[in-house]
Amino acid sequence: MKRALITGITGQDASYLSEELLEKGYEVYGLMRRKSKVDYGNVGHLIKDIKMIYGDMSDLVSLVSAMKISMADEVYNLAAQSFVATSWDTPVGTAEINAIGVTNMLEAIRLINKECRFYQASTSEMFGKVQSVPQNEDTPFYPRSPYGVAKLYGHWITKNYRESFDMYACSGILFNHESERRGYEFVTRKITNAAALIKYGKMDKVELGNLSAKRDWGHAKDYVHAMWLMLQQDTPDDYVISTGETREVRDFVNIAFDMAGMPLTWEGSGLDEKAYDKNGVERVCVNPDFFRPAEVELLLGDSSKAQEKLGWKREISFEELVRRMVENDIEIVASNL
Ligand code: NAP
Ligand code: G4F
Repeated sequence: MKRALITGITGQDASYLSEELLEKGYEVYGLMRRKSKVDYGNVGHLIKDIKMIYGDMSDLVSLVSAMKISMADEVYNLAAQSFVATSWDTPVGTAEINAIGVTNMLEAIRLINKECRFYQASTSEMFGKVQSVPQNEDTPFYPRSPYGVAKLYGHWITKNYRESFDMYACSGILFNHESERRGYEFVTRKITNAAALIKYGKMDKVELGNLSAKRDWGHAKDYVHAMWLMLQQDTPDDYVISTGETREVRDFVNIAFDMAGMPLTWEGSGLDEKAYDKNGVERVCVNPDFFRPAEVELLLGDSSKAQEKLGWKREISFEELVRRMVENDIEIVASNL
């Protein structure tokens, strides 16, 4: 039986990865932070199957201890301050978790079991102000947020430990992936939750930031499978994981509201852009508070290498992703009426 340690166990990705690894017969250990009120987040339904270890990415001792307890064959480092917007409010904390935290995890592995395989959750945010379109493993990085800068450190230190210590350490450069378990602050969930609340009269309108930003959105379930594949190869390497399709935030709004049975009509532009329902009621507007100090305008990934070398492919289409998120939020709102 293989043993896996997943950091960030309460998060979106860890929940899908745990399900996949448990199905494959792994013994799964999860690293979680202590909170004033116990909250297992997205893995509440798996609590009998996952062995929980308290720890923090900024606390090396806790990671050494987690390695000793789990004696993991594979570590998936998914823990992060993962919300880009907040990284301008907490730039130092973000770096401690997303950058130094990676070195802490790599050191814990090196000290306890150097043969353990390591997955680092790198991100398309590292491409930031993109230097070419589409982005692949050879595209130069240009991060645009404290989050992106910290993740770039994590990416390079992973590569450095691979080359310095001959460790099996990989980075997955994953483009945006969403799901029914996505945090409510991310734009996709904010939109699908708003569509559900508006449908049931629980909200009047949703305020958004940059509607023209373009993202390459996939479903988290497909993306965690790529993480596992990366750790099953003969040699460690880094891979881009993406759908190869990009859409504006505005497109996501249109499709989600359509699916919720509320088609929208748009008027105006810039900060005055608004969307109305069929009765002429304003449902979407722009609030400059949601704009970022520096924006990533366009992400579009080329995952050819992962498709060829890992045999990875995306199973869940964009339309299916939005449909699942909308239906899930409608169900949640309806059940709380
Ligand atoms: P998520 O839902 O926000 O989960 C992040 C997890 O990290 C949570 O369990 C959180 O715990 C934990 N965490 C935060 N700070 C920690 C600390 N100091 N010590 C230990 N744990 C800590 O994120 P996700 O969407 O699943 O993403 C997983 C990883 O992939 C992240 O590293 C993210 O940056 C990266 N990534 C995500 C995407 C995407 O589109 N989803 C794309 C590329 C890369 P709490 O519950 O205690 O907050
Ligand atoms: O949903 P977002 O907050 O995700 P973002 O910034 O792309 O980051 C996510 O994907 C990264 C991979 O590229 C991950 F590394 C990261 O951890 C996270 O999972 O914002 C998407 C876009 C941005 O351009 C943002 O400016 O939507 C735009 N946006 C427009 N209005 C908004 C809003 N974003 C949020 N969160 N809220 C708005 O009201």
